[in-house]
Amino acid sequence: MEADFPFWLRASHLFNFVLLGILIRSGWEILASLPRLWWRNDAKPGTEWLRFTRRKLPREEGVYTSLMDERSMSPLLALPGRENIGLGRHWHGLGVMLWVLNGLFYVIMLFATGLWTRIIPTSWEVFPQAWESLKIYVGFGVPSIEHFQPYDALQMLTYTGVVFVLAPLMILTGLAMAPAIRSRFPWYLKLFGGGQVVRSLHFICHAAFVVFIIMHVGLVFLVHPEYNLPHMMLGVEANQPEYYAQAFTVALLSIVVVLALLIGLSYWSLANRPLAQRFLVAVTEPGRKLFLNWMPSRMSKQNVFTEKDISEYHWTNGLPPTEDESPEWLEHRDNQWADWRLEVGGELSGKAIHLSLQDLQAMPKHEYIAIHSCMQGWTATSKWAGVQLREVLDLLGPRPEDAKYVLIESHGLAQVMYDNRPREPFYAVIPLRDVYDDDTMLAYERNDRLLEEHLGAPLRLRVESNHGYKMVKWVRKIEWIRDYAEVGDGRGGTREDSAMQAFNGRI
Ligand SMILES: Nc1nc2c(c(=O)[nH]1)N[C@H]1C(S)=C(S)[C@@H](COP(=O)(O)O)O[C@H]1N2
Ligand SMILES: [Mo]
Repeated sequence: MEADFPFWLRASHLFNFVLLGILIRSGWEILASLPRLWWRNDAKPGTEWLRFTRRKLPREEGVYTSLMDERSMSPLLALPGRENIGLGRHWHGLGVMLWVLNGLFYVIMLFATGLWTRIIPTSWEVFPQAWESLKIYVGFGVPSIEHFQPYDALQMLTYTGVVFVLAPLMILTGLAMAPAIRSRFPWYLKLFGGGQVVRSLHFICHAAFVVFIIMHVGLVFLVHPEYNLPHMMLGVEANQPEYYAQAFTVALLSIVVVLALLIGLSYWSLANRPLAQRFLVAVTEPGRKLFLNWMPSRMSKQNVFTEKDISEYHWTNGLPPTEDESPEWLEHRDNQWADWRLEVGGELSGKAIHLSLQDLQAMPKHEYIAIHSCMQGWTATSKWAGVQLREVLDLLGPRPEDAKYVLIESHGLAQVMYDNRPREPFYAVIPLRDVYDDDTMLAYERNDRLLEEHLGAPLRLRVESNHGYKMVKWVRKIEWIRDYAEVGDGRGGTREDSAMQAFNGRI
């Protein structure tokens, strides 16, 4: 007879343990970057249902940024810890790709080998039986050994719930958090009730996972361990207590080694963050190519979000330029933008044109209602209006042959530089597929009014399939470039340079 715990089962189970560790720990890093949870989709200060910070949020818009709200977690707990949302997200991305693959392998093998009959109940009897087991556990007892065949009814129900309900829920809510999916299938996000509902559900499912893992590991050591451990850990037949000491050691050692590995990943990432970024981006890029990159935004084509969805409150990241940062921006502002000009073009185009706000307003107006997704987790729904980016670039004539990207520069400075050098101008680089996306635009209006100062006046970028960090505010200049390697630190944007985020704003 085939062993009850064949090698493939034990291997994928161990791998699953490592991957869940990566997912949970990097998930904490992501949560720590905005340690609050809401049901309201504008994430309005004071309406949180749960928060992990004592900091009080100002009710006023545009005086506080989400970056200021980020909390630093110990590398012992979070992956990688110490306010590294960019790297945390990359780890989450790698973790989820491997976890889904491993999960598929496990489920396929479960059905291929017939072992599914052990964890999926096939009779209603399982409910009264599970109830009996539960009563015994609640009284701090342990069901007798005959109940475990190899699992008892309560175990079967729990495993079925975790594998076929909880894990899929995690995946479905996780998918709804990718801005590419949100902008391509806006109805999918709407189905759940919006960005904060999805984020809160993801958190609650994660909490269920954490409780499950603690009980699962605890019970393995408490419920007939001399009978079960050799069976599970060594794959030998049931009831061979002579293997108990060996099995116990293997179980304990695996847990210690996995925990050490998980914590090691944090310190490895922190030791050389640019290297960790390069590595993680490279290994996750194939997954993004396969699933996310080809999705253009459909926000303007499907009117899924309506005036009713427009947020009462809009969070901010990045505050308007100050007198020392950009005296010229302040001067233009005080002058109602009368002399402000957008610079279009540069070296590669061999020319530059200058557009006033009126010039831009005279061009075809593009308008839609969309959800803004900041990578830190807040969302806001607004009606944006402006000019498609490609329309503006077309004024320069045909795209120069070797132009592969568009560089967007701001009047404002980066909020922080990762190595604490003086703050440099904020910029982002957009690849061709996003430049030619219908919904990529330079917006000058929000909710039918000229842009507010803190939201990017007089002009800001909107790239709906990307996270907020690509959407440069207070735009000063746009130009075609060959490659982003020569700009800034060469990673394709201020946030990529300073926060180790991905050039690909879809994750
Ligand atoms: N110039 C500039 N643009 C910026 C930023 C910034 O710090 N400076 N922050 C980005 C980030 S991370 C986000 S989420 C959005 C926030 O847009 P909002 O302030 O309009 O909500 O702006 C993006 N554009
Ligand atoms: Mo952001």
